[in-house]
Amino acid sequence: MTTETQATAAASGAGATARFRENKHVGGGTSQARVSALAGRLIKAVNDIVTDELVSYDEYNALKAWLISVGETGEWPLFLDVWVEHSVEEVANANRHGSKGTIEGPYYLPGAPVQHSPATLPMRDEEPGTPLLFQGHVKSVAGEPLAGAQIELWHADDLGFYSQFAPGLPEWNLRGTVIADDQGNFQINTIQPAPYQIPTDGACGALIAAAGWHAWRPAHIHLKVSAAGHRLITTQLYFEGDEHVADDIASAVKPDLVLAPTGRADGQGREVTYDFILDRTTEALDRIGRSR
Ligand code: MBD
Ligand code: FE
Repeated sequence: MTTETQATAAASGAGATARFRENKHVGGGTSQARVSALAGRLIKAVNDIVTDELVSYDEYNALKAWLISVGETGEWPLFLDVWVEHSVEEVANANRHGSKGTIEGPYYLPGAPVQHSPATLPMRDEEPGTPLLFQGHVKSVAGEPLAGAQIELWHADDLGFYSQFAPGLPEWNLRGTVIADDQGNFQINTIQPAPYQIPTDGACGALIAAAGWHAWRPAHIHLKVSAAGHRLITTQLYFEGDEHVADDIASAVKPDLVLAPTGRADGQGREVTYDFILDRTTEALDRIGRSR
């Protein structure tokens, strides 16, 4: 029988690569001048490192072999989302007034089963891990409740594995789409995820080992929160006391995103409240004359 503990870098990498191709519609939109400017700067940055660091042919060939293996193990999505996406997110969300966003990472899947709040994420009968009641309120930057806001969540299980990217897990395990009530309130029952370790048997793991880095992301819940007329936010929430909150390999932790759950009165696991504040879409801002 396959179990999630037999997950391999090549299998999750192939899955992440296939999902990226299915879900992200890339292309168009980038002018020749922009391609030339960005590709030119990237190439120059690499050449500058070679001349500054006196890079040898042995080192150049090690890089070439490693880049080839990133593709072979399907780890381009992992590599880019761990080491590059955080600065792209910072640029994209610099002008927000509402809640903080952070990176999406490689394991989002659209179309998780829809439920109305109060909801329990799809999970196995004896899903391991501490039960967590995650609740809160979705509102606009002006403080109005956003009735019927949509909260998509996905997270790893108690062993750090994501459904559809590790074998042996039910299709939508710990993935859901929850609709808030008419006051913008939501209540979601799930389990607390475990920290995530970059697979050690792929190209990214080889780089981490060769450099003597650690391979961990703190435990996290991924979210996409949206409401009509408002800008969707992609974010993650973390847990106070997790040692990797301070040194996430993906550089995606922000102080506002760290939760401090408390024990539930009934002894049934933990609970935490977090409110989301959504910016208006630029179309909505244009309609009201940018008074926000
Ligand atoms: C993850 O779960 C993740 O969120 C990121 C950003 C990279 C690798 C695995
Ligand atoms: Fe993740």
